[in-house]
Amino acid sequence: YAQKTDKFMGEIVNYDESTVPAYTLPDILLTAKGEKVKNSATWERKRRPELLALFEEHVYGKTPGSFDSLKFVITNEKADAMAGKAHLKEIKITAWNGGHSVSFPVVLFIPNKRKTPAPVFLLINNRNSKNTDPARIGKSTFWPAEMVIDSGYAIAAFHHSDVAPDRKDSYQNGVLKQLFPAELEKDNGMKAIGVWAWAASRVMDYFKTDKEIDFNHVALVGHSRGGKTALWAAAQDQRFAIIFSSCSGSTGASLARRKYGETISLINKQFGYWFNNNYKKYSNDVNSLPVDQHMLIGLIAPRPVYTTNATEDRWADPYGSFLSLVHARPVYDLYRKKVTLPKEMPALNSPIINSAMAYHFREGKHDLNVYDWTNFIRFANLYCIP
Ligand code: GTR
Repeated sequence: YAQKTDKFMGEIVNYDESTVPAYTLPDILLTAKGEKVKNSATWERKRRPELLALFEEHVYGKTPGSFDSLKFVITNEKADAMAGKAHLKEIKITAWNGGHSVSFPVVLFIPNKRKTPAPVFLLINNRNSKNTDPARIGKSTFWPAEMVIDSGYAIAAFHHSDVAPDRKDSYQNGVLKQLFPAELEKDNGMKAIGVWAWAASRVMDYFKTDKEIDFNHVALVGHSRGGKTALWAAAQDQRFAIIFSSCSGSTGASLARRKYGETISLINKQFGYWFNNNYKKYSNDVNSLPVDQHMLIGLIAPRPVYTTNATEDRWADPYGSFLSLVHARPVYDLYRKKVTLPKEMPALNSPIINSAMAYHFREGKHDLNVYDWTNFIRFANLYCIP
């Protein structure tokens, strides 16, 4: 990985730490009125809502606050799935608004060995939908359901394209066109990532109704575009108790101002339909963006958050993603959470887990794999298993 630059979509992509520009991050604890936040109460009352509004307005779009109704139907159930180890439920979630509806499926396995409600890992699946095969004929390390069940957790997933297709010419089909068509007309209206995050919250609504699920310990997991979505969903919906964001990169966990790997300009060119129209203004002017991604992590505080990167994924700027955690730390400190992050990038394959802000940089590809899940479970064990 010696190559220091690359060319993509007519732009030079920087992979050289020495040419990262000097930058000043917007101050996470300074309110719009110039007041320094000194405690969690002021953070929650003033700064948190300000930052949430800035991300809505300039990056991901505003999520509509309400809709008419929601319905859950169990479409398939098997009490002795996975050779008796798990209870399978397939749920159809239907949301109604203005006389129109959208339905999407959720697959859920609950460990039979548990006598109490199970904490659950919910994956926003942005890869092959066969990864989450309820029949377990197809198995994937992207969603290692048997391993999670053996560890005593429930595991669930929905597919992002079932609520907003992951294509620039059809992302509107589904939730946006059917339930919230007015959003498509607004420069700060939500786009695909907004919809995917909205859907994660609807699965959360379902969990609240399922007696077998420990509603207070729902872990949200996402990889890459799903990892960006997991962070945005958790920033908005504080019911998510633990957040795992794998290789989320640009407009996920990585700092935009570093201009290393994928930039705002490149992500807007390739994936403009993930973010609101206003975000396009920052393609060539990142320093005028009133937020940077450490603030998205700050919005998750004080809840445990775990982000990851991989050596063969410089596109996602591993160091910039680690720095995001470092710069979000002042918010966790307001809550006096135990954070053991080092100041500089941790060694390869050495997860920092005994910390409310967790991180690993592993060998290998841009992916979510068994190494990641193994460490996610170790981390969750610190917070979930009584
Ligand atoms: C890439 C994109 C990244 C990341 C990734 C993925 O092509 O540039 O921002 O989201 O896709 O979702 O796998």
